[in-house]
Amino acid sequence: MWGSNPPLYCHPPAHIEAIPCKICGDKSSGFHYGVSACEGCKGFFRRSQQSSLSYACSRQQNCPIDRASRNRCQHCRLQKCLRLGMSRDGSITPGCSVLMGSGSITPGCSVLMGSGSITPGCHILVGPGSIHSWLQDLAPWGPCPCPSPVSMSPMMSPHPPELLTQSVLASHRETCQLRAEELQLRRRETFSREEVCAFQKKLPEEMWQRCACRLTEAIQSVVEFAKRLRGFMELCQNDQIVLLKAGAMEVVLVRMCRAFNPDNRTVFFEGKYAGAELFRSLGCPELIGSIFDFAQNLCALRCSEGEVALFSAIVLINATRPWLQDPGKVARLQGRLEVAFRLLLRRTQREGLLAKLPPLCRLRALCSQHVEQLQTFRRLRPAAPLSAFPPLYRELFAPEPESPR
Ligand code: E3V
Repeated sequence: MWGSNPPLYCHPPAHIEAIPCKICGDKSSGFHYGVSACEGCKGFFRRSQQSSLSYACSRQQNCPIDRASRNRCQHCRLQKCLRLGMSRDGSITPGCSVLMGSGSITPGCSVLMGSGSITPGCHILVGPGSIHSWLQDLAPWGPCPCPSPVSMSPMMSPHPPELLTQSVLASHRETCQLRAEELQLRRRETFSREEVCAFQKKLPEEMWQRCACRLTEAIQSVVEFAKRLRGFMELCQNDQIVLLKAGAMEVVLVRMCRAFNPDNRTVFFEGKYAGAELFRSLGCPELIGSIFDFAQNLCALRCSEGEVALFSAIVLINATRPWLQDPGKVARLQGRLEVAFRLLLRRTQREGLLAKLPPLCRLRALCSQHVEQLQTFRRLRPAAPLSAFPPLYRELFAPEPESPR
């Protein structure tokens, strides 16, 4: 997705290796063209989009595509790439609304840019790496290609809540970076004193950049989660973007509790478990402390994966977000998710959870604290270029000020 060259601002997203290439099962090197893919399939898809060649299959157009066989049939390999949601960069459909830097929306205005930069005056990023392009990646082939039990619009279909729960859980599992069991198993792997010192000695610029990259990856997987949620892709594009801009970071914070060990107050970060002191050079101990406290409190509720999945969906599908075009449609989807959540809790005799979950204002406060700390960092370190941060991170947390022109 980042295009053909690896971005300079991100260290290799090693954790993505835990997710195999969706096309052939080889080791993934990240999200490319909207899908977790290996270098081979990324390069193949790029070439297939550049050349004017058309591929033909000499068999029945159902060749198996795995690591060993992927080079045997280009036709079937390309079909599989497309079926699983790969789409070329810049396939942006005009006519969408644009979010302004202030959070306001100008309907009807459409901006097409492929540079990955913020368009002057209009602060929605539509180039590679933006929320917009992450969403657009599936657009030419319609809603998410993952198997759906019915062909009707999920919003309209009379699905029992159990099916909704199932599909939300599946979406969560498919997109949650590391599996809960793996995170649990690795709890004993903590950073050594020396490793912690090495992190603390890093320049704030480097540490901010690393954390921004990790957060961006986590947000990208929340975008994937959203795209797989029943009903989300049926919302208009403006509302998809509004919900993601407002809620993606909140969902990241909710998901983070899966990677938190309350016994020793450590969180999984770059391969091992780390205490809050590891993040010292960021220069925002209060923010890190609040994130750890939040995770500690959420962990104490001992949520199942199903509960985390449904709570994440409810955080995201929130009809009260400002600037929604069709809040009614969002409210109907939200209502169905809430019914499914309540039913799950009743079935598992966990009704008490509802009152204990963190209120949405708590999540909102954490997100504002993060944006404020980023502003403080930029004020204190004016030499640190914003361009060192991934475009998606900048789009969400560092909107360009209104241009003076
Ligand atoms: C939660 C966290 C993580 C974790 C991806 C290396 C390897 C992560 C980031 C913790 C930030 C912060 C994290 C944290 C994962 C989760 C990794 C950013 C998996 C800012 C593994 C790198 C990657 C790779 C703050 C708030 C300081 C689903 N999954 N990940 N942690 O670190 O991003 O060796 O595999 O839950 F506190």
